[in-house]
Amino acid sequence: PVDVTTVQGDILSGLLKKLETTVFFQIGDDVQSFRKQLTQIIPLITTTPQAAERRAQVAKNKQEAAQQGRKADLLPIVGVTLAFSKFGLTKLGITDSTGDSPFEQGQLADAPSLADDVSNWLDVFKNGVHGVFIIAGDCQDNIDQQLTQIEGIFGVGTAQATINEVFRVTGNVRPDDQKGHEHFGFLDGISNPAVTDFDKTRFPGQESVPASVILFVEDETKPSWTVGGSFLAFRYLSQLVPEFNDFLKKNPIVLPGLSPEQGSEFLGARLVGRWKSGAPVDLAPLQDDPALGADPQRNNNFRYDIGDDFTSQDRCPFAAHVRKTNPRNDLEGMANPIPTTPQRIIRRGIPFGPEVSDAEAAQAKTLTDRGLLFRCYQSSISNGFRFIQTNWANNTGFPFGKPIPAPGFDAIIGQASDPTSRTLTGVNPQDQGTSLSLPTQWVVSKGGEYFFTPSTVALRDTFAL
Ligand code: N7H
Repeated sequence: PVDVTTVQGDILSGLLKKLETTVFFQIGDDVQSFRKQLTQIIPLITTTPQAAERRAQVAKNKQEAAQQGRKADLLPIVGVTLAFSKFGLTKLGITDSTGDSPFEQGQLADAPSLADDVSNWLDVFKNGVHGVFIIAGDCQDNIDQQLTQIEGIFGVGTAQATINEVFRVTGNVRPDDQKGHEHFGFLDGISNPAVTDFDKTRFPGQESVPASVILFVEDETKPSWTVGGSFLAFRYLSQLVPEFNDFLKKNPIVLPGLSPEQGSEFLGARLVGRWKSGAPVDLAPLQDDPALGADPQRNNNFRYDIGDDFTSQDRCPFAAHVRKTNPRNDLEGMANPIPTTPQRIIRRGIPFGPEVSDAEAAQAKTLTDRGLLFRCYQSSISNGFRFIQTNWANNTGFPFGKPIPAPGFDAIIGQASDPTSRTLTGVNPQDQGTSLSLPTQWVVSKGGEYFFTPSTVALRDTFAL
């Protein structure tokens, strides 16, 4: 078993955050000094027990305040994650292979397979990022303080600086009742797998995966410094929110008894597979059920089976985002069942950018960049993020074994070489054969990178000097 006290806290526990600043850097020529300074960075990195402890403290603090009928004091929070790309490992002289080809090549080389249009990519991701610091916190001041300390250790701002910051982006939890919702308005962060031996309790319907799906474990075919580490797939995903809303408005699902507004809301729910409240359409097929959406005892407890029948999309379209990206029991209902455990990932993203302005809503046009700083952890990019994006979301034939040949694209993240060519079926439950054409992609990849998130032991023994 892996010693979780050495595993970075973002992977298994998740770092509490209202804001999060992600800093991409390149390592300068003085690699020796960088490696020495890394020794001073290691104590600043948040480990799994520290992240879990902070979570417990904040929960207790909230509970006590609620019992006493007062507002909870704000506890200062700051957490640090550090990860390196293959370019970074090479720069450090760590050249043995992880065996994962997409990681070894970097995300830019993978862009054609993901069906990304590289002309949309930010330059920073085309120039070989070496590493990334992710600082999560309760306020920008605490985050900045932590960053200043880190930069001080690397001599940033002096002639001796050993790193060069190449890009910085801050994500933030959305305000008020949109807290926890991504920019299209849907509650996010509901479904992540539980990790055996680490997550002692599971919510109903939450699947569990062996630690080896998320973490590198002892394996004589892999370098020893990988143990307790995890791959981090980072994606800068812009979301065209006014354009998405305009499409919903102009294409309501037409059903007896539904107003146009309800038809538009229904269309959004059928594309995602959940209502904005988080209620899964598999459990609440006809209208939103906010109490269900908010209830962790119920909001993840579904399998896409009706009786034992996995061939229906009456309740949830086969191509709905959540069904495409985690088909649950869908493939187990086939004559030759296909396990999907290797494809499970742990998602830890955060929205970025401002709320939609009145002008943007009025013109149905994005004027300021916003979206999701997507990141997920897995022990294999090939089986995790990359598989989900290329073999599932972009693959019109997925999920397999259904009574129709082509469920179509994942309307949220599915990508085609021609972004105006995407279609899907099953959107209108009473007219499932009709194919819906999507005029554009509302999630635009501006690039990203694949990173490796080492354990603190590997950082100490292999990365630092
Ligand atoms: Fe997705 N969205 O708002 O529509 N996602 N996602 N995602 N996603 C999920 O179940 C969204 C993206 C997964 O277990 C929910 O926690 C948006 C990528 C997986 O049932 C919502 C973007 C990839 C799940 C969204 C985006 C995935 C999931 C429901 C981009 C991987 C869990 C909340 C801007 C390649 C499925 C929840 C399950 C859920 C949205 C990106 C994967 C609302 C807007 C790139 C595995």
